[in-house]
Amino acid sequence: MSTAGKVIKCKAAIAWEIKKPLSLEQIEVAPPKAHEVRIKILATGICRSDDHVISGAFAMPMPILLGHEAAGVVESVGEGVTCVKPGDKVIPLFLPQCGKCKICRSTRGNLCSENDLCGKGLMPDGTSRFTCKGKALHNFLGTSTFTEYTVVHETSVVKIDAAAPLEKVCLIGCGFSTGYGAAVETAKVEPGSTCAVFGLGGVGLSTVMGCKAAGASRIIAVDINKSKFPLAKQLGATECVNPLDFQKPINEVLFDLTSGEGVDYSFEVIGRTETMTSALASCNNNIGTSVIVGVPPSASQMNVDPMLLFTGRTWKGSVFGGWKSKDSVPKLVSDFMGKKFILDPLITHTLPFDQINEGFELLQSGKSIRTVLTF
Ligand code: COD
Ligand code: ZN
Ligand code: ZN
Repeated sequence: MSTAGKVIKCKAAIAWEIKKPLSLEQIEVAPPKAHEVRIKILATGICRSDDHVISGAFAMPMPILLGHEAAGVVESVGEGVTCVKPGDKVIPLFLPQCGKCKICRSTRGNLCSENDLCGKGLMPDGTSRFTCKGKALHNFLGTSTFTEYTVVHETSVVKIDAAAPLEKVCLIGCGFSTGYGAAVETAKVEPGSTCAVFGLGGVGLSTVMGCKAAGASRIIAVDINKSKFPLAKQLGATECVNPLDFQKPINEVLFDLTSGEGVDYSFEVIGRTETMTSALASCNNNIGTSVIVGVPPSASQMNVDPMLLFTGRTWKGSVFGGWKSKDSVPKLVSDFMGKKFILDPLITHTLPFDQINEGFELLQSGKSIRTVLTF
């Protein structure tokens, strides 16, 4: 029996308040309005940003339906939707591509002005499609994937290859693309160059893969947890450095390792202001580029010696790897299908959706790189 046009009752994991485990409940998901798409979620990763909302570090309105790194199948579409149809395999896009704003019209940049990174938590028309016990739930980054069904705006979803394994390509919805794109799209790492990647979580390891794919000849992986080194090497790191093994600052260590020249490209994939400055200071003083990938703590400030920039270094940030989401996600899925990169090593755990809180515990204890929940 078709569910199109009807309210769907289904299971979802709700954050009612911060610092509490998610609560598995039955919710009601309204049908998609005009230019909206209802998706049956089949796989979703747990990303650090979801955890940042639960911990309170990333302030969002409560109650909220988290999750933003997923893949699924279109259940039904609202009036006027032409980009997808029921049955299509899709990836929700936490960074939309409206095609109309200044950035979408430009060949440069990817931060579509329709994004909800500041956390309104509602559909573009200012309403919610989710209710639980009579209360409206906020959505997260226009996606909300910790649910059997979600509704997104048509600018926040894209069709992918029908043969793609959803329990793997869901990572292209956030973590993989964020790290990989920082190297190949934002920095545009050149063949033969020297790179340093600070932080070897799932995103940093994806940056290592991006540096390798771009043809970097040296990839220096930096982390204070040496248990991350074997996988970093497997994915392309040529050297691994633990700042805790040295008395001097890590930027000086990296200058020593590069005959006093500094690296060509450095990436901060931790989210700490101190390591952002260290990464900047680690790259060549004239032609080095440093990219901030880690999300800084809300309201943090930096105190930086302007000489670091005066001599010519470039300092930039990268959201979702610099990719224009609708244009790039299907291509990244095709590249995965064409074996241009692998995702398996990043997926350390696969759990049924009901065990979502165990997935968060694995992330919080540093035991997982990525947990994928299946429905
Ligand atoms: N020096 C070196 N390494 C360190 C240090 C330090 N001082 N402190 C921590 N580390 C290491 C940790 O040991 C760990 O291995 C790594 O840094 C961080 O890894 P994780 O597992 O905590 O994080 P990731 O890889 O899952 O993601 C981290 C980001 C910081 C990039 C996170 O903020 C993120 O997911 N950003 C995505 C950016 C974005 O666009 N967000 C919007 C939607 S998600
Ligand atoms: Zn736009
Ligand atoms: Zn994410």
